[in-house]
Amino acid sequence: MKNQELAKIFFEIADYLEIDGVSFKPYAYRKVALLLENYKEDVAEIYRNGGLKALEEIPGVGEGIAKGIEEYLKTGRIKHFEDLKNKLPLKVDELLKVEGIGPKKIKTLYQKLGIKDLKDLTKAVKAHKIAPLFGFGEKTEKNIVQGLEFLKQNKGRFLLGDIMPTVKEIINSLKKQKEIKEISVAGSVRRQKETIGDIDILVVSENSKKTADFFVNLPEVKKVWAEGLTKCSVRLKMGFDVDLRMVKKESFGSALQYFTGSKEHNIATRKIAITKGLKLSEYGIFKGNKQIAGKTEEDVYNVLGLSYIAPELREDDGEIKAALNGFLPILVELKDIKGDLHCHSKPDEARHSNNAEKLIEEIAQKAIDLEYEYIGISDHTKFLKIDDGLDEKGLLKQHEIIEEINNKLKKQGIKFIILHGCEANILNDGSIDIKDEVLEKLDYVIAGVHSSMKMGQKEMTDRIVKAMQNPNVDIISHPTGRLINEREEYQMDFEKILEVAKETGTVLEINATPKRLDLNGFNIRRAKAKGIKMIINTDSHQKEHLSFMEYGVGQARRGWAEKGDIINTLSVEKLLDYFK
Ligand code: DGT
Ligand code: CA
Ligand code: CA
Repeated sequence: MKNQELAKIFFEIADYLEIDGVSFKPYAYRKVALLLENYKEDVAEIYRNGGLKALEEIPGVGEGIAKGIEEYLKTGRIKHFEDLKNKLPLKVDELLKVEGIGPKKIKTLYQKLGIKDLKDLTKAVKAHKIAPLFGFGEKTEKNIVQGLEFLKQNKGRFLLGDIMPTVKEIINSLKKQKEIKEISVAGSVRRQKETIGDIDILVVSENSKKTADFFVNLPEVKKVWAEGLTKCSVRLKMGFDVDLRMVKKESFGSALQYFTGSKEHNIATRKIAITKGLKLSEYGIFKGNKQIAGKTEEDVYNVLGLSYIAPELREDDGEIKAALNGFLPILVELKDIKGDLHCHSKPDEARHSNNAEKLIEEIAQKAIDLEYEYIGISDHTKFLKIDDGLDEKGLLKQHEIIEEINNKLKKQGIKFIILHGCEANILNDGSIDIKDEVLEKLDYVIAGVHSSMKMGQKEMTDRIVKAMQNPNVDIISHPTGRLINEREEYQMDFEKILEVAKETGTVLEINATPKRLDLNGFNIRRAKAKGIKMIINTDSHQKEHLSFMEYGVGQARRGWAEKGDIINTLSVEKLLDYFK
C-alpha cells in the first residue's frame, strides 16, 4: 500500500510550498495527505483499475496531484517534489521542530543567512545574527535560543511524566463531550514508553465535525496543523503535538490496536493474519471483503489465535510467541502497590525548619489518600551536605518523631503505618556513610550512589557489590544512575550486580521519577529473569511526587514484571519480614 508513503511526501511538499510562499496549494496537499493517511482503498489499485481519471475521483485530488500520484506509482519519485527540494535544500522537518520558527521565518533564514539545518541555526544564534534580521528582533532570537535548548534537552522527545498530566486533562475534557462514545490514548503513551514523540488519541464520535472543532479549540492548543473529519493534529502550548483520530465504532478495537503500535508489533500481528488467510488493518480483520473482527482489541487478538497482549509488551520482543503459547506474564498493576518506601521529608523550603513532624504527617496523609497501607520516610544522609543529609543523631531524632506520629495514628484508629528508613550514600570504597549500629535501628535502609559517578567499571562494580554485601542495606536506589537525555548509566558490570543481588537478597529499586525510570524496562526484565526482587519507589521530594508511582509501574510492566517480583505489593508484615 503506497498510501502512507504518498501521504508523507504530500505533507512535506506542503511544508516546502509554504516556505516558498505559495498560498493555497499547501492546504490542498495537506488535505490530500490527511485523506490518504486514512484512506481504505489502495491508491495503486485505484490507478491500476481506472487510471488517472479514477485518481481524480478521490475527494480533494485534482489533476495536478493525480499526476503526481501517477508519477510516483510509475517511477517512485515526484519531480515537482525533487525540484522543491533542490530549490530549498533545507532540513524542513528538523527546523520546524524549533519553537518560535514557522515556514516564513525558515525562508528568510535560508535566504539571508543560508541556514539549512539545526546546526546552521545554532551557529547563527551564537553569533547573534538573527535579531538584526527584518521581522525578527531580540525577542525572536531569544525564543529560538530557548527552542533550541529545549530540543537539545529532549532530543525532540518528551518525558512521559512531563506530558501525562496534560494528556489526562485533554482526555477528560473530551470524555465530557456527549457525542464521544469511546476514547483511548494510543501510541507510545499507551505503551508507557519512557519518552514520547507525540500523543495519539482515538475516539468514536457521533458528530465528527463537533469533536474536531472542540479539539482544535482546547485551551492547551497553540497551533492547528490539520483539522479534518477523521484526523486532527495540533501543537500544544507545552510544545508537543497531539493527533486525534476519529474512527468508526465497528473499527475502534482494530484502530486502537494499530495506533497503539509499536510498528514492529503491528508488522508481526499482520504477518500472523496473512498466514491465516486474513487481512488485518486499522479498519478490522477481514476475510475477503467481510469484516470478522475489529470492534474490540480482545477480538482482534483472539481471532489471530493470541491471548490479549498488554500494550506495554507490544514491542515485538517475545510477546507474540508468549501469547501464542499462553505464557504471557500477569503484569503488576498500580492497584497492587501497597506503599512507597523512597520519600524525602526534607524539601528545600523546609530545611532547618522545625516542621519535621508536620511535613511527615502531610506525606502520610497523601499516602492514605492513595489508599496505601504504609509509607517509608527515607531522607538523604550526612555525606550529602548540600541536601542537608541527616547524621546519626538526626536519624535517631527522626525515629522518635515517626514513632510519635504512628502512635497518634493508632489512637485515631487509622490502619496505616509510617516506616523509617534512609537513603544512605555508598561512598567510593563501598562503605556506607552512616554507622551500622544506627542503620540497624531503622526499618529498612536504601543505599545509593550520589557521588563520583564517573568511576571505572571495575571500581564502580566493586563499590556497589560491597554495599549490597552490608547486611543492613536492603535496597539499592536508582541502580544504574542514568538520567534520561542527560546522563549515561554508570560504567559497571550489571550482570555481576544482578548475581550479587541474588546472593544477598538485595532489592533493586525501580525509581519512578520521570527523568530516572531506573531500572528501566530492559533491565527490569533482566533482573526478573534472575529472580531478583524489585521495589517501585517514587523518590519523592515533595508529597505531590507520590503520584509518580504510575510511571514506575509502567516501566515494571514494560519489563514483564508480575506482582510477585515487586515487594511493595506485600503487606507491611511480610515486607518487614523480607527485610529481616
Ligand atoms: P512516538 O510518537 O515516536 O513516541 O511513537 P508512537 O509509537 O506513538 O508512533 P507514532 O505516533 O508515529 O504512531 C502511532 C502508532 O501508529 C505506532 O505505534 C504504530 C502505528 N503506525 C504509525 N505509522 C505506522 C506505519 O508506517 N506502519 C505500521 N505498521 N504502523 C504504524
Ligand atoms: Ca505517538
Ligand atoms: Ca502520532
